[in-house]
Amino acid sequence: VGGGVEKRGALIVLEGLDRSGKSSQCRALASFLRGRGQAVEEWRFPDRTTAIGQMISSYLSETSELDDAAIHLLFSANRWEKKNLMESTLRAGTSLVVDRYSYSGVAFSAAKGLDFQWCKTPEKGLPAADLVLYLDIQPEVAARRGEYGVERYEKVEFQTRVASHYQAMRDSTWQIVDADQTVDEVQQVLREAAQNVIDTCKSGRELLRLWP
Ligand code: FDM
Ligand code: MG
Repeated sequence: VGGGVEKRGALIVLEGLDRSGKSSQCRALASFLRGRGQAVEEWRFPDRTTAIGQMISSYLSETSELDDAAIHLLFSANRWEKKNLMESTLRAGTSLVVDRYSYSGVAFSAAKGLDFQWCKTPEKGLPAADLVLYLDIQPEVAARRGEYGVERYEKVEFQTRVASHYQAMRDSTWQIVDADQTVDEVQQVLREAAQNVIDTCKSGRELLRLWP
């Protein structure tokens, strides 16, 4: 093994609109994989536990206001502050199941009207996901699910723009999963895809950087 090809854990990212089911699916997926004896950690962005994460959290709950570019860069910095740990964890052979990543960063900020390419720039150099599982749901369907509208951004018109920016980022690492199915049906699709990419990375796969 050489040339950057290494045996490691897989970086698996779940993306989708608010209320697409990401968080519950992440939890179920991580515990399923662990039950199979895989080394897996469950992560999420924003990571609200850090100092930057707390600023983001108060912005999201609308207890503080921030310039659109400033909050964009904070979301990105919140990933950069976890970059070394992310990489060392993957290299130690542990896979990460991550609830949102740079794709959320770009899609949500671009939906506010910030330039799409500008939004991608601060993400450049972060580890690229081996697999992006996109939970595909119509904004109107997501809106009918519980608790919608509690945080900033949870409005159908805004989510429709987010979806279109997500679409513009699709590449070969993405798998589009119909999220308008039962929890178990969605979970089944995620398990199979996740297991495949974990096996691939375990036998050796180069860790790429954004944006490939
Ligand atoms: N969000 C999330 C962003 O705007 N940029 C980002 O980089 C990330 C990771 O934060 F509405 C938005 C997406 C969502 C909100 O996410 C909080 P959770 O998953 O609901 O905590
Ligand atoms: Mg939310």
